[in-house]
This record gives sequence, structure tokens and C-alpha cells, in this order.
Amino acid sequence: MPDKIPDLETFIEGVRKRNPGQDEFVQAVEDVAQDIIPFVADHPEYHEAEILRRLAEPDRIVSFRVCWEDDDGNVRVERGWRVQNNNAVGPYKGGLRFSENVNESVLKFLAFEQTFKNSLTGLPMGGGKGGSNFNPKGKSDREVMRFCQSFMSELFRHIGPDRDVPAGDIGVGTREIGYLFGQYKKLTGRWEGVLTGKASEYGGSKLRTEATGYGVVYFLREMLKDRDEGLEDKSAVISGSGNVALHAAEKLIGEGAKVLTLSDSDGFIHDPDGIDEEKLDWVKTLKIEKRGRISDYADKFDGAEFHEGKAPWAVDCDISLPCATQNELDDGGAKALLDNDVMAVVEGANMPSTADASARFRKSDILFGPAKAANAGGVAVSGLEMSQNSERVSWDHEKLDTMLTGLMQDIHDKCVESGTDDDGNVDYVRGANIAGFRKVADAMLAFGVV
Ligand code: NDP
Ligand code: 2IT
Repeated sequence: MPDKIPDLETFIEGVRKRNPGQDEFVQAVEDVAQDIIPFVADHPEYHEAEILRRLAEPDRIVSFRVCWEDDDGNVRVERGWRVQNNNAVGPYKGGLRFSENVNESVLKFLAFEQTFKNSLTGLPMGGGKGGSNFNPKGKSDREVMRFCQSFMSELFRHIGPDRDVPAGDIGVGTREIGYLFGQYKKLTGRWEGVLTGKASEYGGSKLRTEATGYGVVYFLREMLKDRDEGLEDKSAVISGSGNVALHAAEKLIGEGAKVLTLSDSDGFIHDPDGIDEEKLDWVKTLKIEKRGRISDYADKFDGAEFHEGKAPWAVDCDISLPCATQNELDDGGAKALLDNDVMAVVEGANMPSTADASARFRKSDILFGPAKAANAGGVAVSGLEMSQNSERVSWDHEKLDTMLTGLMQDIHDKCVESGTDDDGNVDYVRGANIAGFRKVADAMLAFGVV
């Protein structure tokens, strides 16, 4: 007879013991396990096959040295990784992150989370994540190019269109994907859909750049619909000013909401008049083209203020979208949002809420959209980029936007289906965890013990 199902505490104790010092990874596993352990109690076949225990052990982790030369001729040494978490439902798929904060724990949490997110999209993609502790801030284009080439000189052995398909994440955008793709092509002599987030000239999908941020707002729109609410005139607090934050802001503004804040790692700006389309275009040039600092916004626009070293959660709002990084919204932030009667918190970043903040939101009656569901639009359009590359076609913006809208509605409905209790209350976190788990678990059961 297999051992009986462990309780959450015992299970997490084991995870913590096997992954010493990897707090982010343990946090992500605990977030899923708290819903899956009770679910598995009614589905002994998953327990007997130890599905959750197997999912919390990456298939493999590749770690490698990345040497490159800076503009002054110094040899620099960084570390690169690719975490291939699970490929039960499709090739490993997930972004690459370049940031000085990257370590194995962060990439393992992201690869674990990605496995459930990709499953929720309904597209055939497994979960992976990679990156480096290389900090692209302040580096010249040539330095970034040399780093990307060196990084790909090892990574190319481990990826492929049917094996593992990386994309962007923090610090990796169209410029980096271009350098990475160029080096892959040079090393292998093959043009193939091995990366997503490519520019449209060489096989990138339309709408991929916008997809994560737009998808967050489409998900939010579905949640609000259930309460007969819309986005018109709602005030919104957004953190971050990167790919996800700026496109979430763009879509919200387009839907008639008033965006009050944006941030970066220096602090946040608050514009009580609202960030309109014109101001947002200025921010895009600042952050994407000039790679500048958000504090400049307060010098440029009257009435706006910069709050150094602070997060924006105490600003009164109807909607809050954390779109910067993990654990950026702590329990104090959650309390401040609830005290101000926030209506919805939807996660654009991966695991932006600490465990305490997440628990507080789940206990409240606000709409709380978890990252693995709400930000899945980016990887979903990556999946569509893979399909277009395989078919040698390029779909237009309108068709892709319709598909993205449908995918986000579908993910929303899966969360509601698996997350509604007997009293009709919806817990989107539980819904996303269970619906994401079930598909991967069934595929793993079909393969036996491998
Ligand atoms: P970008 O690199 O484009 O932007 C990141 C933003 O977050 C920047 O404004 C950056 O500020 C800020 N930031 C980064 N690290 C920190 C930190 N430690 N503290 C405070 N602010 C920080 O990344 P993305 O917009 O692509 O990613 C943002 C989040 O969304 C991440 O959690 C990512 O995993 C997630 N995500 C991204 C997807 C995508 O398609 N790109 C898909 C799904 C999720 P600064 O300019 O100072 O560095
Ligand atoms: O966290 C994420 O979902 C991403 N960074 C996007 C991954 C992808 O493969 O498009």
C-alpha cells in the first residue's frame, strides 16, 4: 500500500529540506500544494503516482559559465541556467530572465509556476525557465550582444522547437531575443522556431509584445463581468514600467480606466490626473528606447510625484495590478489596498504577492486573480507564435487579438469551474491550481512511472 497522503506541513518540510535556502521555490510549491493536497485526497490515483512530489522536482537543471568581454576589454564571468521543469503536455516553454537578482531558487519557482500556467492555456506546452545573473542595466548594445552570444553558445545544446522553446522575461526583450536567435542560427545552421518573442521581420508573432499586459486586462474584465462591473472610470494602481506594466496600462486606458501609478526599481510615480495615452507614449520612449528611470516622469508632468524606494499600494484605487516582480506586494501592502476598498487585485508579474498577502486577499471578498492564470496571455501568444512558425504563416493582429481574448476567457472559466465552492464563492487561486494541475497530472499518469 502506498504511504498515506502527507499533510501540507509535512510535505513542505520535505520540499524545504531537499531545497535548502531556496525560499522562492518553496513558496511557489506551497502555494500550489495547499490546494492540491486536499484535492488529491479525493483522487488517490494522483497520490499513488506521487504526481505533486514529481512536479516539485525539475526534470533537469542545466547550469553553465558565461564569459564575455566588456567594452573596456575586461573578461566578465556570469552564471547561466535553464530549468526544465516538466514536459508532459508539450516541449518545455518559458522565458529567460537577465537580472542581478536571478539565482537557482528564482528560476525553479518560475519554471514550476510556468508548468501550471502553460497547462491552463490549453496549448501543448510544458514548463521551463532560464536566465542569468547578468545585469543588462547600463550595458552598451555591443556588450549585451556579446553576452547573449556567449549565453547561447551553451544554451543551444539544450533547446529546440520540439524540445525547449525559451522567450523573454525581465531584462530580455526583442533586442536580446534577436541576438540570441542570431547566435542559435549561426551555431546550428537552421532557421527554426526555437525562440518566441522574435521581431516580426523574422518570424515573430504580431501581438506577442502586448499579449501579457492585454491578457491581464482581458482576465480582469471577465472577473468584473461576473459582478456586473466594467472598467470604465475605474482607478488603477500599477507597479512596474516594463513590458507587462506598460501594455496593461495601455489597455486599461483604452477601456476608459484611469491609471494613477507606474514604478521601477527606484520607486513609483503617482499622477492624480491620470496617465493618458500621450503620457504613456512618453513613458514607453523613456523606458524602452532610452532605458531611463521612471522618476523623470515627475519632472516632466505637472502634478505628478515620485516616491523614492516605495511601492504604490497605499494609493487609493479600485484596481491594482502588480506587474514588476516576485514578492513586491507584502502583507502591509495588501492591508493598505483592502483598507482603501480595492475591488480587484490581478497579478501581472509572477508571484508578486507574498504568501501572507495572498492569504489575506483570498480571505477577503475582493476579486483576486493569480499570476498563473492572469498573466498567461503572453505565453499563450508564444504558443501561437510556435504554431505560425511550424505552419510557415503569419496571422494578422485582429485574428490574434480575438484568439487571445478567447484564451483568457477560457482560462477564466476554468478557474471558476474548479474554484467555486458549495456556496457559490469563487477562489481563483484554487481554481487555477486545480485546473492547471489536472491536465499535467493526467498526462503523467498516462506515461507511467518515468
Ligand atoms: P521588464 O524587464 O520589461 O520590466 C520589469 C519591470 O519591473 C521594470 O519596470 C523594472 O524596473 C521592474 N523591476 C524589476 N525588478 C524589480 C525589483 N526587484 N523591484 C522593483 N521593480 C523591479 O519585464 P516584464 O515586464 O517582462 O516582466 C515583469 C513581470 O511579469 C515579471 O514578474 C515577469 O516574470 C512577468 N511576466 C512577464 C511576461 C512577459 O511576457 N514578458 C509574461 C508573464 C509574466 P527597472 O526598470 O528599474 O529594472
Ligand atoms: O512568465 C512568463 O509566462 C513569460 N515570461 C513568458 C514565457 C513565454 O514563453 O512566452
